[in-house]
Amino acid sequence: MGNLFFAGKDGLSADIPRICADQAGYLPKSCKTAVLTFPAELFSIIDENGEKHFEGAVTHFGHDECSGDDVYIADFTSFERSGSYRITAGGVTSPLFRVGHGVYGKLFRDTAKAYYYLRCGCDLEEKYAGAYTHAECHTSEAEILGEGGKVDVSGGWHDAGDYGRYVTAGACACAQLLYSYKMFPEAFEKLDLNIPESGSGVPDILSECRYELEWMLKMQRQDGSVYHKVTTMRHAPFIMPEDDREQLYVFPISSMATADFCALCALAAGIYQKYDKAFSERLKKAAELSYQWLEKHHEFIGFNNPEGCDTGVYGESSDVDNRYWAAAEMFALTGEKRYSAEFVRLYHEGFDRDDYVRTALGYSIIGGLGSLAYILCDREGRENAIANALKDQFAGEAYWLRDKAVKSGYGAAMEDWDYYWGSNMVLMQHAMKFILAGMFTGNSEFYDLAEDQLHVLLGRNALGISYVTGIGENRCRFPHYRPSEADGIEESIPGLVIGGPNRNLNDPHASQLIPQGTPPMKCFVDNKDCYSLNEVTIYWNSPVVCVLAFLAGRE
Ligand code: 9MR
Ligand code: 9MR
Ligand code: ZN
Repeated sequence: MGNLFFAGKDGLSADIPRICADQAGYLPKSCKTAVLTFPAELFSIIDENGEKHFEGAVTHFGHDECSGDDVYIADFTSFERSGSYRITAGGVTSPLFRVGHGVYGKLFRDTAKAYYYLRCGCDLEEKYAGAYTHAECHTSEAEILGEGGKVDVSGGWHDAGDYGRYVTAGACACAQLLYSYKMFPEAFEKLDLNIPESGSGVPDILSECRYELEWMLKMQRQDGSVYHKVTTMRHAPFIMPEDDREQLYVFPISSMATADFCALCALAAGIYQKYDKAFSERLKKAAELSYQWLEKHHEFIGFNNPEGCDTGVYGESSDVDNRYWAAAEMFALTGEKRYSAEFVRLYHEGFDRDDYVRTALGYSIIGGLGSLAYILCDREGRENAIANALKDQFAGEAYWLRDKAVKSGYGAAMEDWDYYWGSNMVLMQHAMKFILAGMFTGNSEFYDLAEDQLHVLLGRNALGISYVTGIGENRCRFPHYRPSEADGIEESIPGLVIGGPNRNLNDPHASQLIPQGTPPMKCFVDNKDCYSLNEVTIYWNSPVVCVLAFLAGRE
């Protein structure tokens, strides 16, 4: 099953001549380039009727390391006329794309709406879900492993192609969405997601996040610690969520889950104050309780699956970054000195030589969100020298990423080793870092670089494929997402961000289908069985939502 877009025995070679363009399109005033994988002198831009609107010279970029290709560039930055077009050169034609204001509007709505489709514990009604309805799922009480007893932990979003719900992954995704709102509120004011809460006066993105938060609050124990995950013992087969009726289990607490929970609830408490005081107060109380637990328990409590369990682990080897984030958000929420003191202590002593932890945006290493909280808060007592040093660190990293992008024929700020499981998350977190660096330095070159990473995601890549379902003629159609297979509907739910190329080929189908030695950027097939390539997750969508929220203000 599935299309093979990559090099392989099937004759659908990755090395066919291609013109790779962003299949969502380009903003009129932005830099616009497409990449050719073959030599040509001239390229043309034609409309849907074949009429020519622009002609330009192709330039030779040279060897592109991550794809192994010799590539050529078609630059049409000066072409600003709105419309739908294709690029042609040497008898090859690109997929359709648009130039114009609002070319990312649908993409923004779709990637944000994806969370509604991932809701667990409620039925998805036709009014909101169109053809993608399903009945209420996973509402039975979960058995508490190791403690005995049962608890209601219904709600929240399914993590991914599987039906698990994991606290650290959820906290990362939800926090990135909340930060998107916090940094670019205007982008969300008019974003109508057509969800049950639409029209309530609360921005839809916040209602969607609340759906996750209400679940997460149920994952907290009375002593403030937080269960790591709720899943069945083994992954379900490819069935609809309401047909997955195996016993649910709540797994033991971890200090990462507790700290991430604390940070997320504190962040959310600040944001929801304006809309719902009682909810904000609940969040604050929950965050305080978890923080107290963290203060009493300095030891690292990691997570491993118990025997017989094969659902996601989300293990980590340190919780210092999670605690750093928690302290920052507690300080941002309350302004209390003891939280900033702990943040500053961890800033100095927490990471030894591992500087990168302070800018990492999750899901596992998440110190960057702590830094962001500290930078963005204007509380008295914040140490400006530290805030400035953190801004500099984001900027420094962006310069380093820029050097990667310059070396890439596709403009991707990625090196060989960046292409691991979920590489599109890496790519789009790099875009987020460019945006942050642009905000902190005022250097707008970083904003162009952020846009460039989006172009890579949407088709200006070695396989010319759009890694977001529903977008583009040459798009992913077979995500490792259980309902996509089980619902019997041909087209997948739109707006799901696919994991992407993964040179480590971590699943049996990928390693069988993709020859050893395939260049990293081509280690991808659009095949539903390849979960280490084309699964979807809540924390792969959130960086894309963030970048699109930023771009909504750029149009
Ligand atoms: O569907 C599962 C996916 O969400 C996970 O990322 C992946 C790795 O944990 O596992 C998938 O489930 C597979 C299971 O582990 C083994 N049997 C086949 C399942 C996929 O069809
Ligand atoms: O996204 C995770 C990736 O970074 C890991 O390498 C991989 C294996 O541990 O797990 C991924 O997370 C999966 C999770 O364990 C279960 N739900 C689906 C997630 C995406 O594949
Ligand atoms: Zn469910």
